[in-house]
Amino acid sequence: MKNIAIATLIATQAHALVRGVAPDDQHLYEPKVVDGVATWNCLSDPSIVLSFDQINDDYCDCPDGSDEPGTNACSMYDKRFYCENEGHVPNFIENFKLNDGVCDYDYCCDGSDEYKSGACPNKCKEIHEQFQKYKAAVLDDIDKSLAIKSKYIDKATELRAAVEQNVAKLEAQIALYEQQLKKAETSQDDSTSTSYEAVLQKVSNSVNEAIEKYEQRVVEESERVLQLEKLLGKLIKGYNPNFNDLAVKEAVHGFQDYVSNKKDTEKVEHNVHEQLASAKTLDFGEGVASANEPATFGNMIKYYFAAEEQNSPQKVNVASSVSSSVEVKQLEKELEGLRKELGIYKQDLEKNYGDKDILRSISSSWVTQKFGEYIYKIGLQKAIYQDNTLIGNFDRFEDGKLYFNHGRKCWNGPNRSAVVELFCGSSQQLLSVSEPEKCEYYIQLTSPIVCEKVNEQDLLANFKINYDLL
Ligand code: MAN
Repeated sequence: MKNIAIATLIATQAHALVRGVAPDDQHLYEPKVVDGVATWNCLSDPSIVLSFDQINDDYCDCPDGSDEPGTNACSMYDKRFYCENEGHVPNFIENFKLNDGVCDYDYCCDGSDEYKSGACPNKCKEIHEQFQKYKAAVLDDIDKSLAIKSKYIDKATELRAAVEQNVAKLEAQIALYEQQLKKAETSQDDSTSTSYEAVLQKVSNSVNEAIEKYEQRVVEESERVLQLEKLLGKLIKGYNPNFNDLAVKEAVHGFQDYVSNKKDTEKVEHNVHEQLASAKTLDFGEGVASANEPATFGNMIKYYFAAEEQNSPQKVNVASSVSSSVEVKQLEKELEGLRKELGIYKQDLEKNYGDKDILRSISSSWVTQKFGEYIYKIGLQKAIYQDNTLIGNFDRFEDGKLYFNHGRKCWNGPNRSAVVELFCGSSQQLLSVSEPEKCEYYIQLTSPIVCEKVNEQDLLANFKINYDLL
């Protein structure tokens, strides 16, 4: 009974005292009292039983090193020592750094990592004050940056909406044009405009040509006849009837006959010209042509179309067929332009502009800053120049980075190119430029567009102690 009481006391004390173990894990180090002796089992292999005082005895007994949470005896097992850091934030330090003579205040502001020598006084109060100042400054900065970012998001939303509006407008316009085109195509089909028009034009051209040639010949023939009539007229008047020349007499009598039977030449010529002129006109007149009407060119066409019309239920309308063909061509041309424009807008909507399309808001932003020996001009969605040398044109945004390529060719090397990485900051500023490979640049920029809310963990991870102030 007495032994059990002592063991319980040991166990309670031991539990409170296990060095290097976080409060949440202390229960893993509760002793088991066996036959009045406080024992403990390795965590990874409970079949290995140690006496409780083998914990933190500077000798590694367990295969997982769990018996040495507060020493560096099992540091080959990648163990972490718990620093309480009262007054600041508890933390862990790798066990191999324990008692190495270095005050690792970044982890253990209370100096507990050097507990053996006690050479590191507790600096948690001072460090915590530094942290509080840092935190206030960062949060203030982030708040400002986030306010700017929110304006950028609004702008990006507006810009996207404008593109979407253009898409909707163009789609509506295209639908309308497509309807009109369908209508025009139907009316073109109805009137079989292309074939009638072509036939008409072809026939008209060749017939006109033939008529003109014929007219020309008629004129020439008339002139020749006139000349002959004049000659024979002279012969009739001037021949000597006393010469008994039979051939002359026969010619004179024949011509006298010809003259007395001759029709009114002018009238005939007039009629011929009239006929030819009317043949050339495309006067279709009213009503259906019949094969019995005079064989004018107009009647021929009229007859042709009348026959066509009988074969097809639609009305043949040469004038409308010509105009619908022009309209179809015009509509097709306009549709092509509209579709091209729509394609550009649609492609733009599919482009990666980052979360909430935020890169749209800085598409016209340029950062001009000297870095090293050059002045860099960086157009986040356009191009990058190193002085006047083109480093690259904007290509894409991928995995949070901006890619620029097809820059000016490097002597004995590739075309220049760059990758730009953005870091949170209240404005767009050049942080650094490096050239990991010849003419391949890596550029760091700050911008509010990548800022996010930060939590305590982020703040602690990024906080750097100012050792000069300790
Ligand atoms: C210029 C700059 C450099 C680059 C060399 C390559 O000096 O563009 O960044 O490395 O050309 O010849």
